[in-house]
Amino acid sequence: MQTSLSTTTTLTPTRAASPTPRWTPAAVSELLALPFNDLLFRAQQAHRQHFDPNAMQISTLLSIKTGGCPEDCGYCSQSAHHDSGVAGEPLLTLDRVTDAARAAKVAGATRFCMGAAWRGPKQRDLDAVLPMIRAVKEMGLETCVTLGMLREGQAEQLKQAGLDYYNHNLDTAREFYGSVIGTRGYDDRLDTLRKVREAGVNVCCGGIVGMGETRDQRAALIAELANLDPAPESVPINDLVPVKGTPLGDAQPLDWTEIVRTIAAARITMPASTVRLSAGRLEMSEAEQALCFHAGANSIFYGDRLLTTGNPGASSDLALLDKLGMRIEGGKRG
Ligand code: SAM
Ligand code: DTB
Ligand code: SF4
Repeated sequence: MQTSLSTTTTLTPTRAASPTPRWTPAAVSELLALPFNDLLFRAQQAHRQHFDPNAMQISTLLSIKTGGCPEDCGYCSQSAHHDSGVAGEPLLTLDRVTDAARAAKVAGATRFCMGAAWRGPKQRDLDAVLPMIRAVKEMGLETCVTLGMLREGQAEQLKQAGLDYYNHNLDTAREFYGSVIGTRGYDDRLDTLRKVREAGVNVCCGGIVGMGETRDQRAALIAELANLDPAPESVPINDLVPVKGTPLGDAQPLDWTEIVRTIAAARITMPASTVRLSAGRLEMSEAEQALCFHAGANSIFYGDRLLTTGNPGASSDLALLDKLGMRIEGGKRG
């Protein structure tokens, strides 16, 4: 049985029947409530036990199929339920994808992530994506795709094609999920994550902050992620990019300290996972990003576009890493 950590002062995970440390939402809330400097100190200690604190993993994203998605995710520019003005685009050709992957490699990326606005791939969709994975892998890049929910047997086909990571986010706390997404449930996400794990593909799973959730709900998301067994190899933390025309288009920005705190909590609870400071960096100052790196973020998306929104350009990211004395590193665990 899992013991609540809310009354302990050590703020360490409980070891119960499972050999995996378990984090309760209350324990993560306690972390988030620590004085800022104490929290960052804890995060730095955890980071240095598992990673070179001056190394940054970089991944480049490409939207291989844009818009027209049947899901109703309240944050997403690509949902057919919202009028965001994003131009839909059918699945890119293999040549378009390999050209983009080659350019990402030349620019210095070590992983190439391909995203599709699907509820999940049909077999004919997968048949078109598998050669893309094979071709990107052959270039010597790590491969990642995010295609939505998977059916039985699909994760195995992806693995066979050479897929290194599957991105599938829990996005927010279970209790807040229904306020943001109505067309699927939390257990659907967990089911796909299980399929990915069982096929032997690395799991990339994180969430979004700044959607109007409470701090306790951010804690509950982090606890869900940390309690996946094993924890995801890669944990993207996205700060909401508000897109006009979506239900969250006018969301109030989250205070930067809460973003840094969330990163620190992810680092402490998932010490061996790569934590990616994902969407939202264009709206952050260099100093805020540097604090996120200090709190344990050791990966970023690299290149001037995410899927449909902007990202700092490669040259400004390289300049920032240079100022911080950080270097690019191929992903070790995620
Ligand atoms: N359709 C697939 C899915 O939902 O898993 C893959 C693509 S979806 C765009 C990938 C992730 O992007 C979402 O899970 C969400 O975390 C993130 N995302 C989408 N729109 C965002 C936004 N406006 N701001 C921040 N993150 C966003
Ligand atoms: C993830 O967690 N963040 C990326 C990636 N996985 C696919 C996507 C961010 C999307 C931001 C909004 C957009 O550009 O459409
Ligand atoms: Fe579709 Fe993914 Fe966007 Fe949701 S987040 S609307 S599933 S593309």
